[in-house]
Amino acid sequence: MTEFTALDHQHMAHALRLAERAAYTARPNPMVGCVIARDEVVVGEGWHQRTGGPHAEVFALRQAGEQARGATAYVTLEPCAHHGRTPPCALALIEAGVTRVVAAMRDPFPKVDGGGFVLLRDAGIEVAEGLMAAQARELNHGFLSRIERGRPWVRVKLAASLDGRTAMADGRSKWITGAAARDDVQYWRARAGAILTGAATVLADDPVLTVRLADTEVLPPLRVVLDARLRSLECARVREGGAPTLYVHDAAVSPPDAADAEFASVPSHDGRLDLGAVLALLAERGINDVHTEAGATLAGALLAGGWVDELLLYQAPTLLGEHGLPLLSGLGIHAMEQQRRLRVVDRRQVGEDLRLLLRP
Ligand code: AOF
Ligand code: ZN
Repeated sequence: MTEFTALDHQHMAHALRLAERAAYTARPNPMVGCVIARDEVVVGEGWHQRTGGPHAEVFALRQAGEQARGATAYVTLEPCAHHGRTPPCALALIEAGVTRVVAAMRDPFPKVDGGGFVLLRDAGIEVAEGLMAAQARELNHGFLSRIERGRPWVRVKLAASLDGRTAMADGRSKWITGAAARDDVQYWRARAGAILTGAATVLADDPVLTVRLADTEVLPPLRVVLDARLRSLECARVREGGAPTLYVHDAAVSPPDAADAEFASVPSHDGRLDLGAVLALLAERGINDVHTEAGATLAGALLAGGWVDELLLYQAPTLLGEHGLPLLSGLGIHAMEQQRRLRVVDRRQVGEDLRLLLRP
């Protein structure tokens, strides 16, 4: 086990913060940050801004120039070893004369997967891995999920009253949570490669599901509507607003000729689309993170199927009463022993509402 100093931690924490700057633009690539330092002095910093563009190391090396010679490079992900859209970063570090590389984690991407470390070590560079690995994994949980599990990281956003109701019996739900909570959701949407919803929600709310953030560059997330029989097409707002839309439907239904949306089919069972197949399809399309905003049925089915990685719950200090609709349905819980206990990983106040982030 490598020993890391306080200074190592400081530079890696800095690199992680740099990586985070591309939270809305890097996908489908991971967020990566790089700091080049000579002891406490930072001589270069960089982050991977967008897929197809230079990697984090390239920006940092450009800034460091000759000062990179004999310096240490801190990277949040193993430097790449492959000729992809850009030449390998491991070679760029070697050429620049860096003498030590500290990486937070190995890159599981099959074309790299340890190969970057091998190139560096073969060139006589000291390589240390695993510094702040938990933070680095958390930063790219979506990318890692797609590469390692073949499916995106799935978050389900829910908004409920104090008594756990999401809407009135007639389906009306505007507004339960406050403006601050609704603004907060925009940032979660912006981080995701796809925003997932169901036909029932489209029919009930006619939502747009775009990201509206002023003065912030965001790669528009793909809107994904699960609609087995394509019964929600009359609601057009989900196809407007400048973001792409994908309808996932049953193979038995033939999609219309539409220029403003894409269509894909997956197998279904008893009229319910196979959620595992939906997620595999999204991973194939390079989706790292799925942000779900749907009704009780789809949210419940995702949870019951074990597909949910994270619940984002906004709870408003209001009572909707016993005629309101429940948060989730179809969980099939009948006995105390079957309760689904979750871990609270973050809790905070957003305006008047309570925001909880929970993981199974
Ligand atoms: C690095 N530094 O800053 C990033 C890396 O799309 P390409 O061809 O540029 O390559 C993307 C792959 O490279 C990506 O899947 C991931 O494995 C790695 N990303 N590597 O050394 C970086 N962004
Ligand atoms: Zn690279």
